Amino acid sequence: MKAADDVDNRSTVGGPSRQEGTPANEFTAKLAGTQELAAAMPYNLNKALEHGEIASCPEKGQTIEPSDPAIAGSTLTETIASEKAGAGDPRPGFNPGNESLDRVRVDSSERILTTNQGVPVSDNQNSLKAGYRGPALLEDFILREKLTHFDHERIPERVVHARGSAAHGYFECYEPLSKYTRASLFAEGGKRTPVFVRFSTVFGERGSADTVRDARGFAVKFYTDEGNWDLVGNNIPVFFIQDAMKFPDLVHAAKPEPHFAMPQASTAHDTFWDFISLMPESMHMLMWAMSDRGIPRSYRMMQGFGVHTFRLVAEDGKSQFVKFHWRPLAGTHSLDWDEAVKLAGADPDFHRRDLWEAIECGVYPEYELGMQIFSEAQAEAFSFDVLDATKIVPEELVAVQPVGKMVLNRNPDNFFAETEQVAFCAAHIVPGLDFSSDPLLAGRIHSYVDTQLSRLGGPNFHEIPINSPVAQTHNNQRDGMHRQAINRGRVAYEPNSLGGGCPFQAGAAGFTSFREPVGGDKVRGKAERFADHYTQATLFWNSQTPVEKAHIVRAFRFELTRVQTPAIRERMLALLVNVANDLAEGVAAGLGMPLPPAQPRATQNPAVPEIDVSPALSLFARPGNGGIRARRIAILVADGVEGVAARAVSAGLAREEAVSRFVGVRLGRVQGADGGNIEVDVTFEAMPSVLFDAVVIPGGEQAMTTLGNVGPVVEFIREQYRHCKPILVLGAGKSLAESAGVKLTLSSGEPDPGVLHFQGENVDVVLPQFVEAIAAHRHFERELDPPRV
Ligand code: HDE
Repeated sequence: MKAADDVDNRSTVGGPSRQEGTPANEFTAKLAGTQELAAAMPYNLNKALEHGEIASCPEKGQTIEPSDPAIAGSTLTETIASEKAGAGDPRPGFNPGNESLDRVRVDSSERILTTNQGVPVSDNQNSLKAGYRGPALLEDFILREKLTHFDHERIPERVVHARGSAAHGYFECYEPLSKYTRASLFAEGGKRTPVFVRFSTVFGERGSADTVRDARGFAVKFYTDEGNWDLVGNNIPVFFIQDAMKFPDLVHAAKPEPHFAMPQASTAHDTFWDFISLMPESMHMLMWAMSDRGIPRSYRMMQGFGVHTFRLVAEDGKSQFVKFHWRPLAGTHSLDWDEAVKLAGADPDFHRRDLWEAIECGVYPEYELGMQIFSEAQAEAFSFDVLDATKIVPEELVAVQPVGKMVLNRNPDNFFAETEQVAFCAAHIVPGLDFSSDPLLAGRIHSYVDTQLSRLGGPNFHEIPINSPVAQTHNNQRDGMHRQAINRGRVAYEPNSLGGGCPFQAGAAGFTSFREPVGGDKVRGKAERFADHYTQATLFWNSQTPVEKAHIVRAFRFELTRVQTPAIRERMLALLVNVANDLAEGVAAGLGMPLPPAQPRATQNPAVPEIDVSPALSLFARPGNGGIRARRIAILVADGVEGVAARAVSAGLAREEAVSRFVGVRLGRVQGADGGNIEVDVTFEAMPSVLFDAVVIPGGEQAMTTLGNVGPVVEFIREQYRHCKPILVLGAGKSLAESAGVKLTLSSGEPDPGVLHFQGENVDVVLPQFVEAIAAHRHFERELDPPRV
C-alpha cells in the first residue's frame, strides 16, 4: 500500500500512528485510505429514494472502490501467507464457499489414519489401558474422539419426506423465455444450469420401503447464476388441503398412530381416513393417490408438478401465472399393488437402487419441463380458483409448453453429505419468478427453513456444500452455529462508507416482487370457489381407463378394509358418492356395505366444469419414447437350457440397453443343450419375480423339466403373468409356461400381446416384438378380478 505523506492519518485512540516528522508507513496509509473512503460518501445518497412511489424502482447501492484492497481488509497481516491461512493474496469480492463441490470432496487413498485434529493414529484396534488387562484410561483422547463423533452421527429425519434418494444433473433451456420471465436460467436456448434432485415418499420414516402407496416428492434445486431456485414439487399435481393451517393435522393423521406407532408408511389406518372423510377438499388428491400414481415403477417414470400457481415476471415487470410440469421421457409407468407389497420385502430400496443403477450404467433419467402460462384474466374466467392447490388447470384449457430438459447424470458421492443434508425450500426463488397468493404456498414459504433450523442443528446450513449456491453470496449476516465463512474486513452493516459501501444493494438488477395489488379486510376464511370439492375429482375419475378405475376401486377397498371403525368407512363412502356413483358402488361392494346417501356438499353451486373428460389425466397418456433402457429382464436357466437362444436374447436386450439376468436355482454354471456354459447371475431366492419387468423362458426339454419341479420357479412365472408382465416363451419353454398357468390367449380368445411364443431358430426375429411388449410395460388386457392364476 502506498503511504501518502500529505494526509492527516494520526490515530487518536491507539494502535500504530504516525508521529509528527516521521514518514508515512503502511499502517498510517490504511488509516488514511479509510478516511478517504469515508470522506467520499459525505451523505447517504439513496436515503431520499426509499420513500413513496420512487422506492418501487430501487437504485443500485452507492459504492466506492478503495484505492488499495488492504484498506477494506481486517488486518494488514493478511498478506502473510501460510499453508493454513492462505496464499496471502486476498481476493476482494470473492466467496470460495460458492465454488464447486470439489473444494470439499475428500479421498483417503494412500493416506494414513488420523484423528480429526490430523494426529496420526498408531493403533485403531485397542483402547489405552493400564496394563493389558487393566482398566481403560480416561485420557484416551483417540478413543473418546472416535466414540463422541459416532454418538452424534445421526440428525433428525425430515418430519415428512424422510425417505428419499437424489442425483445431480443439469437443466437445459430450449428457447429464450424472456417474453415471460427475466429468470436467468431461461434466458438463452442451450443454457445449462446445474441441478440436484431429491425424490421421496411423504409419510414413511427414513428406513421405510420405497414402494408403499404414497405421493412422491420431486424436489429440484436449480443452482442458477442468479441464486438457487428450489422447485419443491410432488408427482401429483394437487394437494390434500387448501390452507397451510391444516398441514400439521394432515400429517399427524397420516403418520403412525401415536399410541402404538403403527402402521409404518401407510395411510391404511383409522386416523388418516377419519381426518380425510371430514375433509372433502382432499377428494381430488385422494383420487390420484389411490390410483396407480401412488405406486410408481420408478422415479424415472413419474411426472412432477409444482402444484401451486406461481408467477413469471418479465423484465418490464409484466407477469403471467404459471404451473410447472415435469414429464419423464421414459413415460409414466406404475407397479401392480400386489407387486408393490412384495417389493417392500424383496427390496425395500427398489426405487433408490433403480435410480442409482440407471445413472451408474449411463441410462440417465430425463424429464422435460413444461409450463402452463396464463393471464390473470384467464384465471378469473376459469370455473375453479387457481389459488386453490386442490385444483389443476386442465391441459385442454391451457396447453403445457415444453421449455427445457433435465438430465440426471451423476450419482452423489456421499448419501449423508448430499442427499440427507440438502435443504430445499419453497421460498427459494430467483429474479423473474414470484409466488401467487395460494394460502398453502404461504405456509410453505415459512415452514422449510424453520424445520431445517432444527433438522440441521441451527443456522448457517446454507453454507453446507450441497446447499450453497454457485452464484456468489455476499451480505452482512454473520456468526451463529456452524459458521464457515471467514469474512474479511470490519464492516458488517449497510449503509457503510468504511467498506466502500459494499456489499451494496442491486437495485433494479435484484429480485423484485411483482407489484400485485392486495387489499381487503383482515379475515380468516376461504373464497367461494374453494368450496367446490368434487368437480375435479369427478373429472379425474371420468378420464381414467377401465383398468385404472378398477385399480382405484381396489385401492380404496384395501385402505378402508384396514380401517377398523365402520362409521369412518361409511363416511368415506358418502363422500365418494359425490365423486362418482360407480366408484362408490365398487368400493361399497368390496366393503360389503350398502351405499349411504351422499355427504352434504359445502356449496349448493358447484362449478360448471369447462370439460368432462381430460385424456391427459390417464397414466397411459404418456407411454414414453418406446425404449426399454435399464429395464430388468429375467432369463430362466438350468442344465440343458437352449443356450444359443438364451445368449442371443441376452445380447439383443443388451443392445437396447436393458439389463438381463440369467436366473437359476443356484449360482455357478449351467450347461446348455448345445454344450456351452452359462454363468448364473442370480438365484430365484435372491431375486424373486417382482424385481423383473419381464421374463424369458428359453426352452430346452431337460432344463424345463428341472425348473418345472421347483416350486419357486413356477411361482416366479405365475407372478410375472399375474402382474401382467411380458413373457417370451421359446420352443419347449411352452410346457413350463403352461404348467405355471400362463395362457397364450386372453379370456376373450384373442392372443395376449404380452405373451409371445416363438418356435423358430433365430430369436432375433421375435426380439423387436418382445422389446415393444416390454416398452408397453404392462398387459392389463390379461387382468381379471380375481386373477386367472
Ligand atoms: Fe412440503 N415440507 N409442506 N410439500 N415438501 C417438507 O421440509 C410443508 C407440500 C415437499 O426432498 C418439509 O425440509 C408444509 C406440498 C417435498 O428434502 C417441511 C406444507 C408439496 C419435500 C414441509 C407442505 C410439498 C417437502 C419437511 C403445507 C408439493 C421434501 C422437511 C403448507 C408441492 C424435500 C423439510 C426434500 C418437505 C412443509 C405441503 C413438497 C416440514 C407446511 C403441497 C418434495 O418443511
